[in-house]
Amino acid sequence: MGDASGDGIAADGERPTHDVRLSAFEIDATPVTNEEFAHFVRDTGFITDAERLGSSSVFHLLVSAPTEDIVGRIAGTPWWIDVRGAAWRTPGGRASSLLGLDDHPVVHVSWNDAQAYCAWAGRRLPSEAEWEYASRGGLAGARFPWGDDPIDGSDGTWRANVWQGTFPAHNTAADGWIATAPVRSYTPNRFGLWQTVGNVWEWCDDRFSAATYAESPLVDPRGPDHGTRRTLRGGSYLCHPSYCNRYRNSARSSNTPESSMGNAGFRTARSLP
Ligand SMILES: [Ca+2]
Ligand SMILES: [Ca+2]
Repeated sequence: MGDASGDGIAADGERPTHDVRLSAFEIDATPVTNEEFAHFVRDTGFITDAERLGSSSVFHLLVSAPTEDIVGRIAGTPWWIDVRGAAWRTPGGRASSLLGLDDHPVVHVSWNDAQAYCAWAGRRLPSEAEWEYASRGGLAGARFPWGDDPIDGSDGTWRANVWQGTFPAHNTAADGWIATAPVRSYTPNRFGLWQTVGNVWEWCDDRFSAATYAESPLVDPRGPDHGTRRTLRGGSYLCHPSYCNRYRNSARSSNTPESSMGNAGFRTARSLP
């Protein structure tokens, strides 16, 4: 576990590398899709945090809402717009819809929302250690789920959905997608998992601390027992070496459990006996 290739982000706590032993588990091959999340909501009437709070964070090029819905820009990251009415059904704002997005990952779901979905599905969020093990697909120490080849491949075939061009103004979408891609795009890793890196960030169960790796247990680590932020893994369609070089197996991020954004979703897991 951790950054073995040396291109990790020190402040994120990707080091020290350490061996971890995990009890048997299974994990979804893909993030939860809009269609699956819609099933959950139809069944339960669940209201997400973004719907309850009234707004969510949308990347500036993806806003689809009237001007009066623009609540503001996020300080420090002005390409993130707080949009009233942005939520899982309306990912760009109230003028958007899920038309054509059934098999895309659900976004604008908070860690709390992911927990509720998991409880309904009889599943749970993966731990950060489980997520990383699964993303590696058996290639210990590699940067990416497919190994160490660059993301655009030696043959020019893209391997994941990230950003190409000049961030944050111009996305050439050389990989085919400017925002989310269908969950079964590109090629799965050797464990059969699709798009652990790129497409959408994925919530893990753990609380986040950049100091975790120096002190965490080496058997079934579940993250620190203090702190409010929860861990996100894998990077998203907004990742680019110049902005967010986090479409790597060992990359880490976090947010508060009620936060939602247009580039984060989750996949579920389950312990095996
Ligand atoms: Ca892309
Ligand atoms: Ca992902």
